Amino acid sequence: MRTQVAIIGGGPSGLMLSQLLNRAGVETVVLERQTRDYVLARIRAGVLEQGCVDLLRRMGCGERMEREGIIHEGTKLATVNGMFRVDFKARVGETVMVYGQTEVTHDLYAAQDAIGATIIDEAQNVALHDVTTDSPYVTWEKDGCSHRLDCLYIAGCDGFHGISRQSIPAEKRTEYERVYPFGWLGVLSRTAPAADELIYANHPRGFALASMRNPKLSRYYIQVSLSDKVEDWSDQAFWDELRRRLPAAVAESMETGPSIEKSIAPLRSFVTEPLRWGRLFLVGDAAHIVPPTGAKGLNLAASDVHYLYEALQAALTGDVGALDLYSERALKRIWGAMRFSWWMTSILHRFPGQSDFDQKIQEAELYQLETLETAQAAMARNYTGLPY
Ligand code: FAS
Ligand code: PHB
Repeated sequence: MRTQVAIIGGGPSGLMLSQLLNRAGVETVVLERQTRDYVLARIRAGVLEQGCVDLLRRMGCGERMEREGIIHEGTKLATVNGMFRVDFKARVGETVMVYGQTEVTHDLYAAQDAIGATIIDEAQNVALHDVTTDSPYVTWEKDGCSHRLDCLYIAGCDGFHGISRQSIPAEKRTEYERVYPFGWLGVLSRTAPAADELIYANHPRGFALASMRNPKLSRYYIQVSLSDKVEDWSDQAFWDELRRRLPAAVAESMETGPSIEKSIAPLRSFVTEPLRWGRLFLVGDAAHIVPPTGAKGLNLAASDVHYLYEALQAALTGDVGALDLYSERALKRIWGAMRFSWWMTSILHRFPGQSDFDQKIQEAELYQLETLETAQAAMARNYTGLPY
């Protein structure tokens, strides 16, 4: 087989890049390790920045999002002193779209199918070869047969546990990491959301987040210890703890019900540099991980795709110098979102062993966010998305 761009990974990064390139007449092949059903069953992000919304519209994937997505003009934050709102629209004139990553992935697969894109799922033992030469290629196994794909470029869109990052020699990579001493226990339930906007809660018992997918589907998270297991948490125990951490008025009126998904996600900040190695380019979670507090993971994948799409387009029409700019351009925005996600995580969670001084600083940060328009504008700018 031969193509122009081999894309490793059929998650949001891989599918967005494939869709943009195909619509520009560039041939791609997407190699995905899992079955399509497995990929489509994942419950992940819930909030899209304006830049991500615009990119999805640009690639012809905006129709259902426009119909079913919910525009949010602000968010609520709660502390033991009460709840306040940060008005994104008033502060920076921007909004976010509440539309689940699961739906985005469904829409991307449907769009790729509609244009006859080549997506090979259940591709096992994918391996990258000769990435520093002018003739890189990819191999994999499927149905007991070995396969080879010759290409001009490889996009590593295979997430944090993929093989693309590992294909860059360790001595050529610089990795930056912070692992947080807690996780998020997430629950999806067919219940009405607790409020009309998201509520981020800083509580002495730990962080909580009340989010949603649509008027009949709610998504909640509570901070839990790293030693917790999902089986430690019955639905009732989850609802009771969530109610303790949300404002009383919200807790009293919220609808609860059976969890249809329940999982614990670890929290880490991670970046690898550079994002390029020869003709291999890292995109999305393959290159970086953010704690979900700032709702940046999927949105960073979108801006990476935007930058790489522009660079590959230029290179395939003669300007190979554009490829040299990808890593630097993407990393500028990555580090901006990395900082914001770290900051949101730092001010909203209870850190084991945090000192009284740390606690007072958290309270001061939240008080500034409540009372200073400039602090709210800075948060609003970061939350709705730094410029591409
Ligand atoms: P993905 O990990 O989504 O996709 C990578 C794809 O590559 C997968 O389909 C995988 O099967 C495939 N793959 C891996 N190795 C391969 C190999 N060797 N060969 C072929 N294919 C391979 N972000 C938010 O903004 N908000 C959230 O609330 C949030 N919650 C999350 C919860 C969890 C448990 C996780 C893991 C992430 C969460 N994220 C959240 C971040 C998430 O949304 C990512 O940012 C987003 O999925 C990034 O998309 P991709 O870069 O495509 O990576
Ligand atoms: C979600 O709805 O899954 C969600 C929303 C905002 C976040 C994290 C997760 O910051």
